[in-house]
Amino acid sequence: MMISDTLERLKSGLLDLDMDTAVDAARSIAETGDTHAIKDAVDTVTNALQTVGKRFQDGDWFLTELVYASEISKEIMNILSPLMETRALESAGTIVVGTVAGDLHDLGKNIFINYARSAGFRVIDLGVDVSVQKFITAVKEYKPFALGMSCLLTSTDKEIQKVIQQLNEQNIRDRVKVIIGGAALTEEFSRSVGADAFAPDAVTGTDIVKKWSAA
Ligand code: B1M
Repeated sequence: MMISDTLERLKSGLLDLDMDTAVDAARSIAETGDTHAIKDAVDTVTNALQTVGKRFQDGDWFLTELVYASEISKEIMNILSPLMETRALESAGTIVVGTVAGDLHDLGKNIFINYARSAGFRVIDLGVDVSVQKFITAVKEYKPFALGMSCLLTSTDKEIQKVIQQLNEQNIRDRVKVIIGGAALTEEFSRSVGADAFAPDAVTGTDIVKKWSAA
């Protein structure tokens, strides 16, 4: 069977809320060991979740479906993630990453972390619903060259500004570059809160931190 057919099964499995089909397709892709196919599969999940979000927003789907679609996505990512992580011999530097307070979305954050790790970065994952204080403590403790924040809800985007404000107040803003990403954010928002970069997707985000670490 062609990879494109398997990707199609992955997508329809997710959008038809058919766990078995989705998991089976993800395993078939994983078995190929082909990094391009694995990246295409991750992109397929990302795009399908946009459709899920639209169905939810339009009232065609309810919270139960939203939750189940994300369960399926987690299963798929559990299968694909180990293949995205190739251990680099030397660490390219440390990054601290988390999803902001009040926000429990972590699929996108985890994809960014996978790509960053496979690029050789040591990533400290603070998880979801991370308070301002926890971000600040982690910056002091791990001394990362970059701090990454993910935010999917417009109701929680103010948290990013709070973290940057605290970095300023504690005189440690110049120690870290701040990169932000997630469906609720834009380039314009990023500039307005004084972040160093906005990443529209995980691959771009990884390219940005690679540039920073090489500078
Ligand atoms: Co929620 N949700 N959700 N949800 N959910 C959204 C975000 C929403 C846009 C759906 C919609 O209505 N259209 C909407 C937010 C509206 C808004 O704020 N404007 C929404 C809502 C309303 C909610 C609840 C409030 C629903 C409710 O309870 N009534 C609730 C909030 C819970 C909370 O956080 N407190 C909620 C809950 C959930 C689930 C738990 C069911 C589940 C999350 C499961 C999980 O993450 N473990 C979920 C899901 C799955 C979604 C959608 C459908 C998909 C999100 C996703 O994972 N996308 C989403 C719709 C959408 O985004 N259009 C939606 C795939 C992921 C790979 O993309 O995270 O954008 P994304 O990441 C991308 C890039 O943005 C980037 O890289 C990734 C890959 O390229 N990126 C970074 C992300 N972070 C980065 C960080 C970086 C760099 C790049 O550097 C640090």
